[in-house]
Order: sequence, then C-alpha cells, then structure tokens
Amino acid sequence: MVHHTATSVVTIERFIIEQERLHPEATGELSGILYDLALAAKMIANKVRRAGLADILGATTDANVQGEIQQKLDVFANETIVKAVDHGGRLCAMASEEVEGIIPIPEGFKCGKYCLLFDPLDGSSNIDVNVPVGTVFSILQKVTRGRNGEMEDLLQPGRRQVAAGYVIYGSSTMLVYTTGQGVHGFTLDPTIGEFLLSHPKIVTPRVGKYYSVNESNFGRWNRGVQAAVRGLKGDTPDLMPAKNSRYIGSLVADFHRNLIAGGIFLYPADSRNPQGKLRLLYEASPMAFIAEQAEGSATDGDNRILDIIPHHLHQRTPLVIGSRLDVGFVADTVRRAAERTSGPVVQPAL
Ligand code: FDP
Repeated sequence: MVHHTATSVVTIERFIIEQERLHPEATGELSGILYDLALAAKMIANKVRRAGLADILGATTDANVQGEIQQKLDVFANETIVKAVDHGGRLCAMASEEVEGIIPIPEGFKCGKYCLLFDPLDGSSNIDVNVPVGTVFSILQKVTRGRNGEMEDLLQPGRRQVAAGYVIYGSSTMLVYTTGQGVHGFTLDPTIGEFLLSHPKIVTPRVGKYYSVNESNFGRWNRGVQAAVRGLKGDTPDLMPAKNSRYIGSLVADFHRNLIAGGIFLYPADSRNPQGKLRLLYEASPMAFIAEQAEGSATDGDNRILDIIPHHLHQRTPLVIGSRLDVGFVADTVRRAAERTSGPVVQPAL
C-alpha cells in the first residue's frame, strides 16, 4: 500500500490509480468501474440532498420485485448507476435489487469481464424522514465464455467478489470500498465535487460498543437468537460485557457506524421472515467482504456469508455482521441453543 502523509490530499482517482499500480497485471477495467460508480454516487448524493425540496418524493405506481413500494429516488438511483456503467465496455451483466432479472449490456456496447450487482438506494423507507440511506455494490469476474454475462456469472459465492463497497448519504457523503487490499473510506468534499481519502485502512474493533437489531421482532426469533441478544444486553457478563444499543433501520448507516466505532448488526430469521430480510447478493455479501477486510466477520448463524452459494438473484439471508468477537459470541450462543433443542450441529462456530 502507498503511504500518504497526513497532509496530502488524495482523491479517489489518485488512490485507485496507485492501488492499480500495485498490480502490474491489472488492465484498468476494475478501476474504470470504480470511477464510474464514484460518479454515479455524486449524482445520487446531489439528488438525495435536495430530496426534501424537489418534488421527487412519493411512491411511484410500480411495486418493485420485493413487493415493496418503490420510491422515486430508488428509480433515479437505479437508472443513474446503470447509465454510468453500461457503456464502458467493462461489464457483461448487471443485477439490481430494484429489477427482477439480469440487466444486460445494451446492444452496440462492448462487453467486458466483470459483473455488477447493486442495491441502488438501500433503506429507502427512511428517505421521507431525512435518515441516511445508501448504495451498496458488488463486483464479480465473469466465469462463462459468451459475450453476455449469464445467471451463472451473477450467482457466485461472495468470496469470489473482486470488489465491494457502499456509499452512505449521511451528514456527509462517504464512499467505502475494498478490492481485497483492506477497506478505505472517502468523504465527498461538496465544494470541489471530489471524494477525498479520509479513512485509509479501516480496521474495526475486535469487540464493539454497540449492538444493532430491530428488537420489535424479539418474540418472533428462535430461542438462540433471543439468548444472544439478551447476552449483548448484558445477561451473561462473564461471556460478553453489556453493549449500548443503536438501530437506525438503514443497513448502510447501521453498518457504517459499527464498522468505525465497533459493534454488531443482526437481522436474524424470524417467524415472519424465515430466510431473514436482507438480500444475500445486494446487501449481505458485499458488506461481509468489507467486514472481513476490516478484520470483522459475517455469518448467517451457521455459515460464513462469503461461502454461501446463491441460488437466485433476490435470495434473502439472515445476517450477523461486525466486530469479530461479537459475531463469534452470537454464533456460539445460537449454536449452543440449537444443540440443546435438536442435538449437535455439524457446522463449526466462527
Ligand atoms: P428498507 O426496508 O428501508 O429498504 O434492506 C432493507 C432495509 O431497509 C435495510 O436497509 C435495513 O437494515 C432493514 O431493511 C430494516 O428493516 P426493519 O424495518 O425490519 O428493521
């Protein structure tokens, strides 16, 4: 990694170029996708910031593929990202949380060797109330041989990601990403329109201050999850010191806070959401890559998130993610409870 002095101003462009130089075999295609995403992020940030002023709020008539009401800003964010990346000749297929099937590269444009999966505006139920929202992205390398990317290219386990990141549209706009060389965060300086390196080499604390979970689901969780959350609140102080609670209900914001300050985010399965609520490919997998690169971890309770083999684009998964020892505590507690009710479980705890 290139070392910068505390006073040097490093734009995201310069940082990406410097990282690319560390890989003589790099063709610059991945860097190109990251630039394009940074541009899309600036355009979305601009719109999100004016959301309360412009007449853009309110639901469109389409219900998206998840059956939720789609906000107009989701549609804008989705189109902005597709238009920013579809013509660059670097991608062969895309998939979005807002779109049911594969988003192909339009005829007439070159196809490249990467696939992009993204959640254009996560936490969108929060837009109306001025709570941070985010964009999440994941980049995979194509494995099939034809011109166009196929489902097989998109349905790869998270450990094959070549890059992942998110943008948080909060009190400031930040872009945080990894290409497998640590996690780096950039803050948008709105006066010059550039993302500047503000958080090089983010390492999340091994034990966090916070736990983040929607506790209104408590009565719908299994006993193991209930015991784990009680433990996070201080029920088993010899195993886990009590934590403070923070829950925004916007994954990117909850994850980002815990990444920096240390903490654990959980969205377990419950009786209403037996597979959990969050999407494996657009949310859990990219966040898990970032968490692991920051020395944290991510599990569905039994399996490392990055090892789960996806079967369909919009698959959901339970998610426990964040500081390594906290995630281990939850996985152990859930596993012990499962053993008590149904005999030993084969998967090792994290
Ligand atoms: P939202 O429904 O607002 O789009 O992925 C969906 C998500 O937000 C996440 O951002 C967030 O972490 C979670 O759902 C919140 O769900 P609950 O409202 O059930 O807590």
